[in-house]
Amino acid sequence: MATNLSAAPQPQLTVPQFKESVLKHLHSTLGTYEEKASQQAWNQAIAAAINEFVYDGVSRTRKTHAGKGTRAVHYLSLEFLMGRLMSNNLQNLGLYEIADAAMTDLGQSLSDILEEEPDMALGNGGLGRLAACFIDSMATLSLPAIGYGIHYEHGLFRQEFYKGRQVERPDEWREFGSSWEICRPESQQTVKLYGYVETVYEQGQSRKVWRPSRTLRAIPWDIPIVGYGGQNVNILRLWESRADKFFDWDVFNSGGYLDAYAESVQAETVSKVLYPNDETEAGKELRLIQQYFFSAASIADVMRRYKSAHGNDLSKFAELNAMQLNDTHPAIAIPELMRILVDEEGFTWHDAWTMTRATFAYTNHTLLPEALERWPLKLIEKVLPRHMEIIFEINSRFLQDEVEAKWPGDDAVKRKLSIIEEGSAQMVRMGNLSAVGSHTVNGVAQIHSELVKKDLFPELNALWPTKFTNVTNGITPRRWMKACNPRLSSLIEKHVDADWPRYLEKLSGLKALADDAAFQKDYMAVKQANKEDFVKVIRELTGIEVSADAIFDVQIKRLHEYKRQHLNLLHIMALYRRLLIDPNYDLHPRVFIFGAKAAPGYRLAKEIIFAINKVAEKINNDVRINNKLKVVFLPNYRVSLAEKLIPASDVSEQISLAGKEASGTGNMKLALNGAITIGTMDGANIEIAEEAGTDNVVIFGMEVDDVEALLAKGYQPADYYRSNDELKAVLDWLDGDFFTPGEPGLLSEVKRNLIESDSFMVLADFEAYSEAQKKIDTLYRDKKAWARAAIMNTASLAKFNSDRSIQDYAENIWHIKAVPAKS
Ligand code: 8GP
Repeated sequence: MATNLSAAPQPQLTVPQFKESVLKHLHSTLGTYEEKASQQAWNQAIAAAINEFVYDGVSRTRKTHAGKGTRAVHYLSLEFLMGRLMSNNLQNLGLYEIADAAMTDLGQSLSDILEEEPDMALGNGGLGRLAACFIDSMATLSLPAIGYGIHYEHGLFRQEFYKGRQVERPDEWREFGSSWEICRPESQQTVKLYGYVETVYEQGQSRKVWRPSRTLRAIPWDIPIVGYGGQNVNILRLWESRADKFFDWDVFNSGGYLDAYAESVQAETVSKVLYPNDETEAGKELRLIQQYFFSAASIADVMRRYKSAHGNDLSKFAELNAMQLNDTHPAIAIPELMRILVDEEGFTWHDAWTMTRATFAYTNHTLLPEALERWPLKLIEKVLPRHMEIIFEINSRFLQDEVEAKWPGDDAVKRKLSIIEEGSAQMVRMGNLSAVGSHTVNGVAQIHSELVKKDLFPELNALWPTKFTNVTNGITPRRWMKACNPRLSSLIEKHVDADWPRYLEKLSGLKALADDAAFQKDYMAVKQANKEDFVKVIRELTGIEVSADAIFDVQIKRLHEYKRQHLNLLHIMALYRRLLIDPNYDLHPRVFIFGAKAAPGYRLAKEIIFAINKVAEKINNDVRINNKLKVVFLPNYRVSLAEKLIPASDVSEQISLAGKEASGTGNMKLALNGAITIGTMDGANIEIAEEAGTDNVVIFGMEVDDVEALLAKGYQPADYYRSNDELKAVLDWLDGDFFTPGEPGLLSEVKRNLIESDSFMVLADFEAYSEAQKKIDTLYRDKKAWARAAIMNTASLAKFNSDRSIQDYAENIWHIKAVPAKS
């Protein structure tokens, strides 16, 4: 991997100095003292002590970049699933051990104090967590970069189970403020909405002027992002919306006490909640406003910074600024930049378009049609009338100048490629807008990028053969190994260079130890200790008792039919049935662990959660099976829970229908921490198998071509139901009251859906999955073979370091270079 990291300055600090700093902040920043301080106060005091270094890094980085004409990237994302920041910041600053020792001296436990920090869950899943790993890597690689998003008051909902069903509760991540954010009112922006467009004639020329009827204030909150080694500290800038005029004094004085706040309440709803929908189109006016709000504020911020460094001559704007669209959510930024350049800065359309296309690049994260955003044209026209005009203009020039030139007279291809979809209600296709307005479009794993070209945008790929590319996703090894798996990290450090969290390829040195009996023993002892810790977490969260000697088989990800948690469920039921039929059925004890949130409006996903919980209740309390099987559904799955579970996992379930999971990143985290993948040839599983070796993963089921062939033939799920006795028996079980005593049929919807439609071909893959699970069972009993496979996974995953992904973006898409901050 081409890395150009220089040795980073780590804060020079002793344990007594850190103690002194924490106490100083406890006394003078928080106004409390040792005997009285709550865990939360200690947490804040540590954060304040850390922030002395962090803020210094922010200033150093800013001074290094400011006005120096360095090209920077702006990562626009509606989601940043950050999790907790303290442990990561301590690790990245090289202060973790010092802080740990200092707190022990003070009679406190650092790990308990870390638990006080709420997760910053400003995202739903995959693309949000990816954005969080990416900004860590951008800072680590000293890239001039800034993340832009929304400062949601409530992050992703807190999940509880009531009688087995998911209940959503509001998330209060900053109820008492957050130690990591800095408000920057001096950099606030205004964002305009609604109104109409006027044509103004001046000196024989006409120009368009947008007369908006509403204005929001966008207030920036900056979260410092500490790169590994602490050299560069970048910024994640999150916008909060406020009313332009937040309190109407006149209305208040004339008795309208509540009305006086009305405008502010309305304005604040824009940054109130994260849309909890994953992979579904929200179709709400508020969501469009959210997208425009943060895109417009971010572009205005980039403009402000550019102008303060280079004056009003914008000719170098595209040369100095790259903007990455994390999915289509910020796609409205394309017409917004056009509006600024043409309407406000007086550029010709041609020059503005050249600059805009040179600025934007777009990442696609899913092929699911329901997740490809389409907005009603009428809605955009109402909220953003000038942008709608600009979109029309972009579209007509694209169709006339580019599509017509390539396919003269072909109206069918024009209809397909048009940014505007015709129909009873016209829609704006944000994917097409993003692809047309960007210089590069990438998918997130090899196979996914191929499908983007082949299935999603085949004509655009023919039109611009070099526009489409791949950047395989990655994960930061700082959070997903060094910080979350300290035991494995210290074992590794005995055998490879200490800088492996930056140069993950150094772990390949472990391959030579894969068959070494002593190393295998140490490696598996780490896993066992992590599992024993997790046994306690399971007990605390669910009251369920499990044994650390069982195989911990883990499926953690959003709940979605395509990810096929219900395939896992059917297999669990089959195992249970086998044990009931034959109590001596030869099975190594297994604990199946699930963590998943379902979008609140996604009915079948919630039914699947309910079914898993009901089956779990029955199995966990059935003495006949002698604890050979346990099923645990952890409530409120989130980043901080993943950090505890992943190091304790033996088996990683990656069982999506081939062609549906763009990449996955949980697969990478689990494999790096030594879990064996059981998976389909989908997303990054394919590349994980290539890297780790096909002997060290268990692949099963249909591949993309098989899926296509079966679909072409006509998929009949009921045929599988009828022809496989075991499958039939477990599906029929769902109809009765075996799992829902006294209430037959409560789980029938899951069965009905599988037999009647089964859009994600669960039944077609059941048998292959069941066989693959037998291989897992056999492999696990061979202690040496299992240890070898697990070690080979840890040793082979360098490709999935998010530093490598970011280096790919930097070199091939953004064309930016590292600029290490000066000390
Ligand atoms: C996810 C993909 O499902 C996952 O395979 C991939 O690893 C991850 O993105 C990062 O690339 N997709 C999404 O999170 C997604 O499409 N979300 C938006 C529709 C809301």
